[in-house]
Amino acid sequence: MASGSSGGSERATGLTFTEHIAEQQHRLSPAARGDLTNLLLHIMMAAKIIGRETRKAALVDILGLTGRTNVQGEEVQKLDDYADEIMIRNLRYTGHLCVMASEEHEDVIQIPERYAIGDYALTFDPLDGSSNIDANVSIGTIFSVQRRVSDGPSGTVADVLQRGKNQVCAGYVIYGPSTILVYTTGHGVHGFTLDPSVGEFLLSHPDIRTPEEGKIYSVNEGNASRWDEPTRRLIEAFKSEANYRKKPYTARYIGSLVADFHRNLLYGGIFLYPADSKSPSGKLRLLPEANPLAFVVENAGGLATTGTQRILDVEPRRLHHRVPLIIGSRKDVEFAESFYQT
Ligand code: AFP
Repeated sequence: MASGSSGGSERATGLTFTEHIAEQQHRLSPAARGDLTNLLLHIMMAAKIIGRETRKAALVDILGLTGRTNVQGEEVQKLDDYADEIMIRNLRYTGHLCVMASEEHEDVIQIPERYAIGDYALTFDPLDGSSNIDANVSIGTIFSVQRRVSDGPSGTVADVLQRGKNQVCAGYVIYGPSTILVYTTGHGVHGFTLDPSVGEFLLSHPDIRTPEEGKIYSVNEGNASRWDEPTRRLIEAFKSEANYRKKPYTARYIGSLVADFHRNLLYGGIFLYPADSKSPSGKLRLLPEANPLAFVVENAGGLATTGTQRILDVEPRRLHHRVPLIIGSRKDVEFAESFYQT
């Protein structure tokens, strides 16, 4: 790790994810029943299974397309289906959720009647960056937890259609050279690396603080001809000396949001998926992608904006609401925002 503040001697403390969240609960909410803690343990379990399958995918020939499209009109990969199913199966019976929403489903996913209903709603992208699967590029699962707001015997779409600032927990798991889980409950951002020899996530990145400014800009420049004028001028500024650092930035773009985000979180930098003439509202989804990463980055000292509005303040209008996303180091995001103010 280069410049993020969580590194060096603080790394590899040996504390397991399970111990860490139990300790956090004891320290921050001693009277809590442990529902959120338990929910996180189930998410961790699902992530372990998805991680295992992504690793052996090529071997068991489950790579490749299913040949159909999801509600976003995108091709669905077999592993997307698998990850989606694992998340649902491992979380619906926990008794902690009232409803779920997945990027892969048009409507919310109800908890079957035979299981207890809980106080939380979960939104997730089961396998983000999945178009990269066949090239063995890092992919990930993103999750966001909201407190239930509906009454009645089961949860409703209102439980997930909440502003990002109401999130009680958010995070992601990257399936890369190692499997890394990063989460926040609003009290620091903590990263854990899966030790396959014991099957445990060990605290490797305690209290991550993202650098105030970075050297990296991450954007799909193949879309440049569709960008509006502020975006064009902004990216030119990052590529030249016409930015507040007076030095050109380095370009890094994987096309797998979790991987691009995680790298910039640790090294410092800015990721942008702006609106363009093909996607006038942006491409990325507010609920399963922008909100959880915005919650993580803000808790690590960074910022996330649409260009004109803080991501966590955006009122979701529908489950698959899309937003322009500009996210990363505080000074870089503030610099970007200045281009959209006029
Ligand atoms: P896939 O899950 O279809 O690969 O989409 C990935 C994604 O939602 C996000 O992870 C990337 O940042 C973004 O799309 C990449 O989009 P472009 O390919 O248009 O750059």
